[in-house]
Amino acid sequence: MTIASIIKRWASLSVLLLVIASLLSGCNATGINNAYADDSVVAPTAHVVDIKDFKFSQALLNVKPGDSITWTNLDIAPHTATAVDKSWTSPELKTGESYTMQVSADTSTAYFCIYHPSMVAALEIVGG
Ligand SMILES: [Cu+2]
Repeated sequence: MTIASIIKRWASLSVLLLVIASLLSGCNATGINNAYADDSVVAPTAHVVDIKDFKFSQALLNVKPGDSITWTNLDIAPHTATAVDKSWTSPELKTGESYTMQVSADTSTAYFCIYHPSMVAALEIVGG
């Protein structure tokens, strides 16, 4: 094998690598985000919980770190969504008012309404 033929082989290999690289970057140009194309990474979810008839619409809500939860009070009476251990709380929500919270891995999961302690619900944090 001569030096010239080795250089030729390298040259054609380089062209092949360039073609592969441009094909891969072409995928990104179509807007496919590699992080979300990976099945192990799931996009955040925006959860909605209505407060109606003195109940949270989802007694148990499955969430994952990074998700958001929005509570909206549809009752005449004011309510809150407040962690049982008081580590987080919405403000007092009057009729039609909403509060949004981001979920993290260590978010406390059991919550209730400070005005109506029989109104209880919970989050279940999965993944993350
Ligand atoms: Cu309440």
